[in-house]
Amino acid sequence: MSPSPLPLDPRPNGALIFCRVIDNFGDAGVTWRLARRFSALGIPATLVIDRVDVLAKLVPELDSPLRDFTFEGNPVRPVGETAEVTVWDWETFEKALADTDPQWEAARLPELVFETFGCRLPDALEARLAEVADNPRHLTYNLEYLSAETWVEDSHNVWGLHPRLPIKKLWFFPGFTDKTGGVIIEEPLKAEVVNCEKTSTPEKKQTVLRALGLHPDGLTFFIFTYPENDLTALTNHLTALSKKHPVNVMLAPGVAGDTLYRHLQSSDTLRLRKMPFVCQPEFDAVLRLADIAIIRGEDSFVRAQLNGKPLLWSIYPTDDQAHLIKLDAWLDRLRPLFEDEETYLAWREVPEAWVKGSLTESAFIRWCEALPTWTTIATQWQNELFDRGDLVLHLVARWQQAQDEAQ
Ligand code: TRH
Repeated sequence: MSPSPLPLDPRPNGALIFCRVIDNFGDAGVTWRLARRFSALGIPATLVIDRVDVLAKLVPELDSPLRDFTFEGNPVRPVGETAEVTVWDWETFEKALADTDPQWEAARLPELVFETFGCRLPDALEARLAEVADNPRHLTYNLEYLSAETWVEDSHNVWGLHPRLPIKKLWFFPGFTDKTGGVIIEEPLKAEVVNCEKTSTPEKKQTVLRALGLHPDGLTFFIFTYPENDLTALTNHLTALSKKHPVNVMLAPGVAGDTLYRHLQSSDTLRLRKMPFVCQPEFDAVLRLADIAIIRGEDSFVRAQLNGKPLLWSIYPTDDQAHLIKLDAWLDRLRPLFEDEETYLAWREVPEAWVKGSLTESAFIRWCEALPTWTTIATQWQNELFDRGDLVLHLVARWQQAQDEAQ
């Protein structure tokens, strides 16, 4: 798929995105980012989510005991952003559909509909989609989880049929190659990254680190990980590293962050900072402050890459161990960036061992000391992702292609 910027003409009249939260923040985080991105492109976005309370953690404007009355079906404009997103609680939205709520009736059915992560669309909505099945301006996407695995390329951009109704859904896979949909890249992001490189002098960074109570010249980690990861080993390794180099640790809120804080607070060699839960644009800013990101899930994993950070990916663990295959596939994707096998193996050994719970102190310290090499690789990878283009522009381009095919 073409990575070149696309004129948004013709443009769909709106995007209706459905999300069911399985756990944690990833489902809400990805769909919220998707909705924000559509909105920023001038395509009105509506997010229907079954856990507005989870979304409210990312969008403090929703965090009100009155949110069901004040936000249902109303646009939300997050502080500091120009674009609005309309948020509905899933159940209320379904009721509104069933009762032919005038609010919904008055609205047109948006031309883009997203079933995300196999969440299954409401029956009443599918019935509406069946009515417009012959109209090429309406396109329903089945947007899947991100994976670097090779099979994704064959399953991407493939139509699936509905078991009962005459509707088709287009399977769309985010990914890391030109034969997938790419990842969400906001327009200002690249400018911010480049700008930050230009304007963020070491002195400015030192000032921010000092303001956070951190060592101005410390090797700075940002850690957002799962309680299942080997936090004892991480504590020991960070402590050992801090005896050789000044080390800062910024901890994301949550169970793992609290545990690490308890373990690390007695260390007199490293500086520790518990971070608050910040909004998505600020999350990028926090990542940019770090030298090494230990991140998790899908969205924070992508953000660390887009911000050019060397990372240890605490991939979301699954019982069938499929996460090890996914991790392997991502590590494989970066192989071409390394000049020789030895350096590549030295790099991949540590992220692999981290997830498997077999990371040793010496390997961790060696890896951290090779940081300039990993930062160069991370920057090259960041540029490759930028060059491949934005998932949302690719989604719009696919819709535009459907318009051309229909003529
Ligand atoms: O929270 P996650 O672990 O979420 C998920 C879910 O568990 C999901 O079911 C699973 O399939 C998926 O991982 C792989 O991690 P993730 O994806 O990184 O989501 C976190 C979101 O929270 C992301 O959008 C960034 C955001 N965030 C902030 O905006 N501010 C913050 O301060 C923090 C810590 C996170």
